[in-house]
Amino acid sequence: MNYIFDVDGTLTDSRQRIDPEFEEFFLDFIKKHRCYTATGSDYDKTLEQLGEDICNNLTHMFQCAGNSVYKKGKVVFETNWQLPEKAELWLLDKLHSSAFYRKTGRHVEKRPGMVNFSIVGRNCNFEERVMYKEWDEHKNERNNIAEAFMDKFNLQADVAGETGIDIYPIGADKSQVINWIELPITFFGDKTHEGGNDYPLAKALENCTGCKTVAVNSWQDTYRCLQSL
Ligand code: M1P
Repeated sequence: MNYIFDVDGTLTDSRQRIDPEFEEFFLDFIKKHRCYTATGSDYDKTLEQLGEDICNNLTHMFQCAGNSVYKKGKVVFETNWQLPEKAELWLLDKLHSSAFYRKTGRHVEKRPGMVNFSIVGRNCNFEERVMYKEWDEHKNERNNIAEAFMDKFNLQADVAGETGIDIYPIGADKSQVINWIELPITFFGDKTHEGGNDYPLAKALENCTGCKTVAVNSWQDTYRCLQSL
């Protein structure tokens, strides 16, 4: 069996370092099985969260939804796509019209092959993150923006992590990582529902014999599932 893990909300709290006890367990697990990570985030952030030991023992790390692929700290594949100017201006307009009280900067983060858009901004601190998460749960802001964006542009927008939306060309989402991995695959993710950035991969695995998606709601949930395997 091959295993794919989302990172934020699945192996760690969003943007946080992995829990030390789980780190020890997970390192041992990935040394015994062929394991991969698939995240919307870039390599530097994932390295900060998982540490070198884990990163160097994963078979591949799929960053930026598989648009940037790493093996033992080195890029082995990268796509090059730029967000059209019209789409960026549309996002900035949404940013300015959002009634959320705090905008912290770095709202459109350009990454290899994709863009992460965030109303609160990637510079937010923990308190601002929590406030935005609650606001979004109340207002359904990210879902509404993602849907309106896809109605307007021939691009894909998926709700990702706690504060952002991952944007890429249609199909350049996490589902592309299965081209790199032998079947069967078990995938752990926290955003596997429709509209979430784990959904395209979960959907693609529905058609593979022996493949399975485990929908989790925290790293503690993932830890429990792996212990019971
Ligand atoms: O992997 C999806 C996203 O997860 C986190 O999002 P947030 O900070 O909004 O919780 C970040 O790692 C983000 O970069 C990533 O796209």
